[in-house]
Amino acid sequence: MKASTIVALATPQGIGALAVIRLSGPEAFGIAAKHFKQTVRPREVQLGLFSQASKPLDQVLMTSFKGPHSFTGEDVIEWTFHGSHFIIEQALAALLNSGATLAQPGEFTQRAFMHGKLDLAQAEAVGDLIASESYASHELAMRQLKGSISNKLQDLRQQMIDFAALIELELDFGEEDVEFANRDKLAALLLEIQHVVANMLSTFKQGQAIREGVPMIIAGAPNAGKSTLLNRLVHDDRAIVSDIPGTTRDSIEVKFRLGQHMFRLIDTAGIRTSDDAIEQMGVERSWANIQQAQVILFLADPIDSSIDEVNTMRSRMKDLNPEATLLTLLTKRDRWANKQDIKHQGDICIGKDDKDLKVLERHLQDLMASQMPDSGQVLIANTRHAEALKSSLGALKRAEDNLNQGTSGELLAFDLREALGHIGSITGEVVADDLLGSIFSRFCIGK
Ligand SMILES: Nc1nc2c(ncn2[C@@H]2O[C@H](COP(=O)(O)OP(=O)(O)O)[C@@H](O)[C@H]2O)c(=O)[nH]1
Ligand SMILES: [Mg+2]
Repeated sequence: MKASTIVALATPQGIGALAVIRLSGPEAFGIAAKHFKQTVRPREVQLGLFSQASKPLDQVLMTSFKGPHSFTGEDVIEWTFHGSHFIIEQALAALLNSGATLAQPGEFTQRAFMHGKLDLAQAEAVGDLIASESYASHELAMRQLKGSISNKLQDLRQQMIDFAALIELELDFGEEDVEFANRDKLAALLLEIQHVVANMLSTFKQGQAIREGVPMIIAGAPNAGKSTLLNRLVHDDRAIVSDIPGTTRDSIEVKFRLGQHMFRLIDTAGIRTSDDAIEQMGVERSWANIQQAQVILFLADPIDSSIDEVNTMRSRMKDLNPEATLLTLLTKRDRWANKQDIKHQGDICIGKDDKDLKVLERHLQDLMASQMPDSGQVLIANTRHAEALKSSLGALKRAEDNLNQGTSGELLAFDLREALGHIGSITGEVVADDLLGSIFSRFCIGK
């Protein structure tokens, strides 16, 4: 079946100075010729009139690409119109009338994948790039788009395919006792691949934090100044501040950008035992949030709480989430500024002064910079990739065990093929249609 020629608005809906309409498929040049007087010249930008039923609709720029030298790998035309609702509506209607069909969400990128312009991990990176909200998430998407994950896996995958093929060849010899695949080399390769895959997997938490925002929680006793800090960090009155302890009863999450990172800042109910059932549920939520945080800002008002209370709560948080960075912030500095001995109990002191806030912001930025993996490191940020890596690790381990126990070639070949399938699903070498549908349908139309 011949592929259809698809069309969509590639820029956001709404009024803007300019709007881009993209057309891709075998009929792209033919359809374009019906609406644009000049001859279509590939790889050129042409100024001219876009007409509809011989009536000029807009003066446009037209860029054309002859497949396979285009984003999708097909013939592609892009028109830059003036960004009016009316013009866009009329132009799309005219192109549909001339034989184009409206693109499905992500269909341009899906076609790029189908024509081998991008592998699946790279196609997903296009989606991440469009969604990126901070320097770090942009950097992550760019690394993936450049093929960091694919390159890392490609070589190992090829070596495994070679082994699987040798073992399958042995099976063809049936009863004869032949061994083409060197078992020692295979064992070494299996160990190496497990090591690489486990390493990639270990970056998932970090990658996800960069992609979706670093989970940072503000926790501590009631009235410590938690909601006040949230509002100041996000420069917005998001949480209710009051001197009545127990005001915040539910967790509040606000996204904000600081330096190179996007944070998901979570304000929580103050931790205490309460008779109020709702407040107590809030406190339980606070503990659950602490467990999932990457950074815990533990706020303590040193006038209100004793050193013992502060230490006890701090150790409880540390026990619950040993991996998180736990910062102790002593609040309401203005109330105890002249008592120097207090200062040593916390990492950072914070009061009404904006300078304190700047110190905290600087500290957080330095912390994130120190945790940012170097540019050569592959980062896994996508749940689908992490799941595939986990499954492949399971199959690799089984293959290793089978090899050590001298199990039959059949079982070994089976495990190898399974691991290969999981690894291949990341880059799309091995892929089911419904998976493609679910990945690309999350894109917007026109991407
Ligand atoms: N003096 C002083 N009061 C503060 C400071 N930060 C917060 N407060 C007050 O402490 C009370 C409790 O603040 P809030 O942010 O609601 O605390 P939360 O219960 O931990 O969320 C409010 O009356 C705030 O105005 C501070 O730096 N200095
Ligand atoms: Mg509060």
